[in-house]
Amino acid sequence: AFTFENIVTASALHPKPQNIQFTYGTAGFRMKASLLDSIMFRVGLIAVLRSKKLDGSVIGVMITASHNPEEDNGVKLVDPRGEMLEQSWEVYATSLANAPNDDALVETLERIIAQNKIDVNKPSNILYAYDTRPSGPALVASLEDAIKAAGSSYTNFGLKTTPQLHYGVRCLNTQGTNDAYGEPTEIGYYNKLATAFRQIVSDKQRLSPLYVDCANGVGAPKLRELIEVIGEDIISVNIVNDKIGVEGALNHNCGADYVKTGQRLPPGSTVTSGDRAASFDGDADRLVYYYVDTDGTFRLLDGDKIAGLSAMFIMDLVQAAGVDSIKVGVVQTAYANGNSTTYLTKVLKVPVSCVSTGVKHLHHEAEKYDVGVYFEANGHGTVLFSAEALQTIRTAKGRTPAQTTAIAQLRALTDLINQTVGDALSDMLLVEAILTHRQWSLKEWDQAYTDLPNRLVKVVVANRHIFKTTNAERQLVEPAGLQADIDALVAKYTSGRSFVRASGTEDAVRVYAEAATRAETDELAFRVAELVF
Ligand code: NG1
Ligand code: ZN
Repeated sequence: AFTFENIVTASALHPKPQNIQFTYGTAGFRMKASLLDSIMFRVGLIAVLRSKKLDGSVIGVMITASHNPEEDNGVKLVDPRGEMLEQSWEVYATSLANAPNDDALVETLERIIAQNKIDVNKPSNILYAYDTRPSGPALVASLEDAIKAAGSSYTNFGLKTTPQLHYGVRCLNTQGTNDAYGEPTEIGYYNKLATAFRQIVSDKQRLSPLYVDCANGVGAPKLRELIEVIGEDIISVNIVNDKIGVEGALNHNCGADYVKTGQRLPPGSTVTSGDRAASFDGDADRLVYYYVDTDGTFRLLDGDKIAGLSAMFIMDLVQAAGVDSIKVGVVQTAYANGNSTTYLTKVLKVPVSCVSTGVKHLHHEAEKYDVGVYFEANGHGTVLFSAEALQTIRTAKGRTPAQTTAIAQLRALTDLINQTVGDALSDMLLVEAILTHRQWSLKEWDQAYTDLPNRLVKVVVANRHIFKTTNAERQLVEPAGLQADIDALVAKYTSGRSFVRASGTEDAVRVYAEAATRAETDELAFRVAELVF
């Protein structure tokens, strides 16, 4: 049963460190793992209340710090449909995390219960998972302490990628309904992706092996398992950076964030001209592709490129299937390369919206389209099909053999693409499926448009909270006058664009710049950074 006595007794083992202010941000709580003990306990309590509020629906808890260093960790909550926690509850999570002592903890719980009219005697169910970080097991124990003290049911989903946990939550909550998402097991996840992939590439000539850098994280064993289920006769990968047992290796000099930020190969990479390569991040929810050109230049195919490729392919399929009522849209953030936006709007002629950083913003905007393609430039994203679009695709009847084939392929795509959240495994299969269809090399994919040279700089400032933005973070409203200074600088550069915003995950301000040439870009980024500092 749920009693405050039990909770207070258990909480004594998980005191909040003094003098720290916690915030549930775009990535949940994320920091040095050594500071997370009380957070884990309290997140457990929030998860239980959220589940009770939603009549016992399964709430997910993922323990990961994604692409951040190995000594960090973090935790985020997953809502019943596999989506990010509803925003109003982020505020509750923050208040509970900051309650200085047991009295305040109980008061905060009581307030949340009263405000949401929660019946604490209702059932609650939690599904949790963790990545490969060494700090994981201790944090899991703190989480379990809370869930047990609150008398809740729970399931340990074990070592998983972040998107697998999102998948599991959605499956459990939709089981036995018309809206069933799949079998709520890891093998159910692999089978769903594998069946869809095999169908889409059947009768097509397979591609050369793909090098996949798994950031020495959970993506390595999971990709290996997935490939086994699909069959090595259908897809072949060379898994690199799979050292999940080696201390300090996670995300170190490898992974999607390293490759995207540095726009270079991971050191020691054997990828050479003609090879196809990709990188995941530490929890396998980001994906970037890259290759080395014949002249030795490194070429990155980031989230923007994946969005362009996916939108193009889906639009073609929709047309070929004769279901033109289905409208495709793309959602980006201000970090999208200017030339990607031009390509989408001018060449593909697809509507594009720009929203604030953070997956929840992209996800919600993408839900407004029949088919909403959303990707952050860093490689996090997916494609959402609306209920009506799914219905149309499921019931469509082809009038020609070509239409029938296209409809079947669209149907398979809806299974191949993880509808809950960006998923490196699923996204990789999507890209591989499209490239197999077109029999394209990475270079051919890359021909769609050429990225403007761009630079992302991190500036550590005294107080990043004074930087306030508007217009999907593209303009500063505070500090007063700074935006006008940035605009004046930008005007001096051909195809110049630059914006400044406070990071939601690090104690720093990010400066983004792009311009016609590499030299101009670097100079613009540097000069804007100087204005900020
Ligand atoms: P912040 O630190 O708020 O810029 C970063 C990424 C986001 C998103 C979050 C969550 C960039 C520029 N920012 O956010 O896109 O992925 O982390 O992990 O890549
Ligand atoms: Zn991640």
